[in-house]
Amino acid sequence: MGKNLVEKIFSSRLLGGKCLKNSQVHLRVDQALTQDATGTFVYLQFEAMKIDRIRIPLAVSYVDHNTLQSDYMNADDHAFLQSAARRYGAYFSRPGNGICHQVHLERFAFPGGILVGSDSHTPTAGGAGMIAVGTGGLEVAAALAGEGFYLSYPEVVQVKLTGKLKRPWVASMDIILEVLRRVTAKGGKNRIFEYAGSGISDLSLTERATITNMGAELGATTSIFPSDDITHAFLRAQKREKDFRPLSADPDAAYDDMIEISLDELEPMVARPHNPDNVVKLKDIEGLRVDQVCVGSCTNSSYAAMRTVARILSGKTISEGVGMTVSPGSKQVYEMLAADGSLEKMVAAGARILESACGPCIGMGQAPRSGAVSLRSFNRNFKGRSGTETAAVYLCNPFVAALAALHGKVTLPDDRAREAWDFKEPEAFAINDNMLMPPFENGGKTELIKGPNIKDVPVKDPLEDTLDLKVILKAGDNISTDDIMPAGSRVLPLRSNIPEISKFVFYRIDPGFHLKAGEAGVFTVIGGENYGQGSSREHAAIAPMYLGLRAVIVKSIARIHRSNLINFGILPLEFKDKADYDGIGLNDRMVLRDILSLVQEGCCVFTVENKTSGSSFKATITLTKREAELLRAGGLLPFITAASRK
Ligand code: MIC
Ligand code: SF4
Repeated sequence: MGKNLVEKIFSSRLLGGKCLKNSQVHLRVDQALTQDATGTFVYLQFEAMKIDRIRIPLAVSYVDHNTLQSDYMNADDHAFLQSAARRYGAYFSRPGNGICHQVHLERFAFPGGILVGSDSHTPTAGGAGMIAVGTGGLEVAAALAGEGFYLSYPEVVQVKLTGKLKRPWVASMDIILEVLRRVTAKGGKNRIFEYAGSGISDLSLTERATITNMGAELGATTSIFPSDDITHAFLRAQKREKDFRPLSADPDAAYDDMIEISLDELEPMVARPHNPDNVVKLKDIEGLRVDQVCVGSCTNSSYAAMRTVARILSGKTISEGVGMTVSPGSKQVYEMLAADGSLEKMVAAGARILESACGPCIGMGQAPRSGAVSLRSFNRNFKGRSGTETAAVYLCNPFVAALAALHGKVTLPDDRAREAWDFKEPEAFAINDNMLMPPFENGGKTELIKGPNIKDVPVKDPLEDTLDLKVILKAGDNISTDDIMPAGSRVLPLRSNIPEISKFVFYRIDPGFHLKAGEAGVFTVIGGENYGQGSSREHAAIAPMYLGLRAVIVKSIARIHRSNLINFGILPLEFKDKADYDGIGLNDRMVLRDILSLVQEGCCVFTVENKTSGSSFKATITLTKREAELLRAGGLLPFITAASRK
């Protein structure tokens, strides 16, 4: 039996375990990326591990999220990260150089390698044939320390693309929106989506990266494309031909599941508020009045995409009711848009050009007005993420977004603007790595610069044997990490300060949450399906842990959040019978006993006593041997530091 692409790459990097569904594999890591909002903790945790130098071939520390410097806090984080990169031997991508995923794709991603990143959209590099997985910061710190990366061997789903996109108005964004429509935001859990079929040869590398980027919204482990002539051409154009190697699945490879999408029939799609899988056809919202249009972000900001947006805007004026922002994905894209006159076209049309950073995607400025409709070529539209609780955010491809900006409403494209379209990647990109500082050979004595807002990472005590936990929140389905630990310009600067940021835990759902936590001492949260979907931010585990969260009891849980909870010593329990969710009330007391003997490798079944109602129910957790050890130790950091003392 032949091998699929995933199996080929995993087996080339296997340090332990077997490529068998659900078995734990231990992988050798080639590269790691961090961004500033998660990176400060990665490097503080790395410091706590007392290791002198990064022990993998390549690490890049990007600054792209917290670039709004309304006081000293974000700038202090940047200075810390720069000093840590120098001391430990990472590349440092300076603010202004671009969004981590776009820059990594351009300058570092290579087919066949393993990349881990402290950002859920790390799978963007899967467009270049890499296994690229988003994970919590602590696991990235462990990978930097040479510990490798552990994960459960996923199911592999083949996504077969047939036919050709009917250009010009249908884009690769519509392919991933269609996958989201079919699979849903929880349908990708513990699965890797491997793209194949004749339709892939029609997609440029950056179009592929749009698909693997937004595969994160499926809750998938990652997504990947084969490495072929298109990969070769892209790497050549980036002057990185030496990084190329062809890589594809064997013709007789087996898959756990298969999806087929005919590109011929695909039309522009849109995700409606407030979840990326709430997908309908664009024509279903035709005529919807639009107040804001944002293009760019790590999902859709390649040079080819931005140049096409500029051509659509060329010679026209953005509708008077609309504010349009453009955030090019990288300095390379920016420089090329400036050189070819695209920037001029966008400025002339009235677009507001932002720096090359996450910006509006994570509520770092450009929040829309109350009740606004905001059309974005981004990947997430959770309620309130834009910074405006009452805004309705829709996700679509950048070209129909630009068209809506001109008309002031969602407008179905026709073929008249055909001459605007040119999806071809350039034969040579503008290579200027002057904002990418290579690792220092002898940085070991560099002092870490820690501003007053940078506090230590809290560490939990070892696991308790009995827990008596008050229910201080009962939440519904699809709670995102943006709900648990909001981002935005007010909260993001507190990422290096857990005591302060913890005041914002569940803030948007219950502003008094942290006070209730203080009164309860230790507590639990009850949740529905797909709890913790979205980002990789471990702050959604650390800050609740700091407040006293000891277990969550939910119907189902998203992959990255589950491992972040375990990494910080919190029990992620799932209802054995989902109907038991209904029997729990706010303020009920949940008692768990014999925890230490129950937390073992395999399926652990807890009897949860509801002290308030006098009833009990079963909750389960399936653990690998390592996860059980981490939980008992109080989390990954105490586990690693104890192991290094032995
Ligand atoms: C996001 O898109 O939600 C973020 C902000 O990039 C997060 C990381 C973070 O919260 O710092 C992610 O995707 O992991
Ligand atoms: Fe930045 Fe948005 Fe991409 Fe997250 S999804 S990395 S916030 S651009």
